[in-house]
Amino acid sequence: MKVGSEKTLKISVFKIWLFLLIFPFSGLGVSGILIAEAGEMVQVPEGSFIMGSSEEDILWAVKKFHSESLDWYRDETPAHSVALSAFEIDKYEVTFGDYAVYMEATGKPPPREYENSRLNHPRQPVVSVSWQDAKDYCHWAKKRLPTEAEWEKAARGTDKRHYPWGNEADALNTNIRGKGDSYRNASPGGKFPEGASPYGVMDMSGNVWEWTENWYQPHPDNEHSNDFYGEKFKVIKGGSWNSNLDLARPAVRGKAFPDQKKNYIGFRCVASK
Ligand SMILES: [Ca+2]
Ligand SMILES: [Ca+2]
Repeated sequence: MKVGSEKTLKISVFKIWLFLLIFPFSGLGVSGILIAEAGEMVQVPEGSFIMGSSEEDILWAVKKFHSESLDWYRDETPAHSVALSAFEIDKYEVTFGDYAVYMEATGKPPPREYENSRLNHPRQPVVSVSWQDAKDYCHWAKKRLPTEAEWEKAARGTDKRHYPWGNEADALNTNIRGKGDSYRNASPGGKFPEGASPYGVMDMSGNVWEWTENWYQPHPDNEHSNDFYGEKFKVIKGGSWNSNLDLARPAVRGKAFPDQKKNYIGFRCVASK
């Protein structure tokens, strides 16, 4: 990291502490305290990982989830090695509490769900934000949106596992559709400790889908033709409270128009030196 950005980081940390000191007296103390926790980041070391799914992986998924067609999974293929530099990633999805601080600082308008949610649930993930909203927030926080590859490595590590916690399709490790996991909608971050990724990143499967930097383009050497490839959709990852366990696999490539604002799409940020 350059000296200049180190200085900026120190100033940001100072601002957060100042915020913590002041806000308990201003009626927004709870979200002030929670931002520091929600802003926690996790290190992902430099190195290669296997991104995407092999034929064997997608056959496993078809069988496991009784899917009708292998074609549903072809955009995940082939499994391929991707080398990445070290980076840090937010441990939790960005929350309404975090976003409230950002709106206060920048005058940005609230997302549609904000008025209903912020006071009761500052730890709920922020949703109904466009790709650009997410990108702007990360920029403001001196971070950036993860690439699809960074997101996927942070979620499944380097051993090709199907889920952040391992290979077992355990529906109780994540907030997906239905309330067997105790949540009908999005849950506050970190409610599923068993679902942590190998690096300790939370809610990478389920809760809310997460925006990535990338357009929905084919993986290298992907032989599946798909009219949706191109610069039309951005890749979203991880599935949500509205998805089944199949879609909560980190190799799955969700897609959304960049200006789509949905109550099941949120984001988290990354930073690198
Ligand atoms: Ca649920
Ligand atoms: Ca998520």
